[in-house]
Amino acid sequence: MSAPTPNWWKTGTAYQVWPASYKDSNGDGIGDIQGLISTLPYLKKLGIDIVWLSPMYKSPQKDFGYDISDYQDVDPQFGTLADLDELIKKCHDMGMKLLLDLVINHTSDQHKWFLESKKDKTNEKADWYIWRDAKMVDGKRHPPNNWRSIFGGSAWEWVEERGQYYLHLFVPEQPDLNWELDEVRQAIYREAISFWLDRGVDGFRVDTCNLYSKNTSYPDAPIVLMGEEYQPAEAHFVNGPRMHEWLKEQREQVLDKYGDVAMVGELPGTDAAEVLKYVAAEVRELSCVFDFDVVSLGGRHGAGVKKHQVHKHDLPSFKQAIGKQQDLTRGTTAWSTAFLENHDQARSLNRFATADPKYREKAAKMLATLLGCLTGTLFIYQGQEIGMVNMPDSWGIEEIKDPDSLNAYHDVMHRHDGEPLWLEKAMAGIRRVARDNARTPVHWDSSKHGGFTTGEPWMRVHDLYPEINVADQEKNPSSPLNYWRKMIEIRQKYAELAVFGDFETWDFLEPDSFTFTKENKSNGYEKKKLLTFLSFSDEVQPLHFPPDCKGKEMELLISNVDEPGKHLTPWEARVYLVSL
Ligand code: TEU
Ligand code: CA
Repeated sequence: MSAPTPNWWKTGTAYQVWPASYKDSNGDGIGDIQGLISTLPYLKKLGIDIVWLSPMYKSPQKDFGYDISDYQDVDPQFGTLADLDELIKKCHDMGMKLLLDLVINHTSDQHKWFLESKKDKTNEKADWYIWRDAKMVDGKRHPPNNWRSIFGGSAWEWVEERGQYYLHLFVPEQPDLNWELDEVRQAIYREAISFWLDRGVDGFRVDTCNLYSKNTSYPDAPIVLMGEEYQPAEAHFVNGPRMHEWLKEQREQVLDKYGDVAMVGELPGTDAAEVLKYVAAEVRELSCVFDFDVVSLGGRHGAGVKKHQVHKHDLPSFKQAIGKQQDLTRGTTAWSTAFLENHDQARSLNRFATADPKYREKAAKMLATLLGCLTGTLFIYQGQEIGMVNMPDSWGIEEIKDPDSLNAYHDVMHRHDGEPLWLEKAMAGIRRVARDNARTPVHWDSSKHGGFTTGEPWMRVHDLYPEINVADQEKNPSSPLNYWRKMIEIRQKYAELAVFGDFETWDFLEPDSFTFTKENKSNGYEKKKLLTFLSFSDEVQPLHFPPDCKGKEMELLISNVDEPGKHLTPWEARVYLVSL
């Protein structure tokens, strides 16, 4: 007896493309859609079923495409609408699905809606964004409240023309849309969603999809950053009162017309119970979510934490965060995702394992083993499959492009009067967690600029491209790339356990190794378990055997060493199929 066919977005393996740094086809130094099209056979061979393309819409690129000035067009730097149509068709011809990024909490300040809205208080779109009067104190103009933007500074920007402030939770060039208005929601559904579903895309990764509904009384946030003017106000804009109503409306009025549309939501700053309210199948809101506990380890996500305030976590905290993500959906109708990287995060090798050249490749395979065995839709980020690492320590602030990091750096500079030791700390933090770490161009081969472009790359290519690149790894059977291929195959073959199984950690408090099992008491797998051993250490570690697996028949499915022995060598990984 096998289960009813699960939704396509549950079993599929997804790959995220951040277009500017993926592959350049025309030598202008910027990745583009034709570049992506040229690599579809590569993705297919890797075992990818779903491509998630980060924003390629028309945009002034103040937040690298997450500031959209026209939902219905492609930015010329990435190509044309015809290129996008070709991408949709080629993905489908090859049996792959395509997700676009849906960025509808805000638009660009260059979007025609905003250009009209900002003119005065009476135009047709006057209320399409969130406008408030200044607060006057001692005759001086101040923002309406003390909210801090997620990227630092005030969340309000003054517009002289209109004589009011508008709200922007991200950079000032990203004004927040006023979701409270019916006609705004209808315009979004029409232009940002239906337009693309009509052209054939299969779903969306939904940007910050728990921020649309704000506390409309816009109260001041409590002071937690002493001595600072602007305070984290997440409590007033994350998971606001009308979120569920709107997501349901979107599903019923729009998505349902198109069948099983995947909506992979980003839910920062949300605890497990709250997450379920968005993804339980019966609520019919999101298909699945990205939970951020793992990637936020060592910091206080979204609560005004500065880059240099993120510290190295210990392995039990990592296991706890993975366990939360794994248990989220257990015994429920809900679904989640497994991922360690995206365009907003540092590289997983640096963050969760080691980038030491001695162990780098082995550790990349170890992390691939972990991800390959986790419940949820698996998302791989460009370059992760070859073990790309963070920007080199020798790079300074001049290589940083991202406003998030630049603001953080300038904030420290300003607050501490340019004190060099503070600046060093700020830079160390940026090297550790900056988004730019994931945004350096992908290394396709060992030729100049890593084969990313024949022109001048828009962003500096990592110095290590001669050592870490796709072409060399293709040729080497024991490369991270070839390991990923094998791991994805195993994940598919044993999907009942790897993709759908129940997760159990056996050595929670061990600081150097991670032992977990996956089991599924149905579909003929009652007497089988996947048993995974992972080392997170430079030293040899003993194996921790779960009691019920001891002395049982074990078949080795995959390992990053040729002949696994009695102990775990540094950064070793192995997966056994145990017959109970
Ligand atoms: O990110 C939303 C988000 O929660 C970010 O604050 C994230 O935590 C931060 O980037 C970490 O430094 C999404 C997009 O993924 C991001 O690239 C955009 O900048 C942001 O929305 C605004 O659209
Ligand atoms: Ca290009």
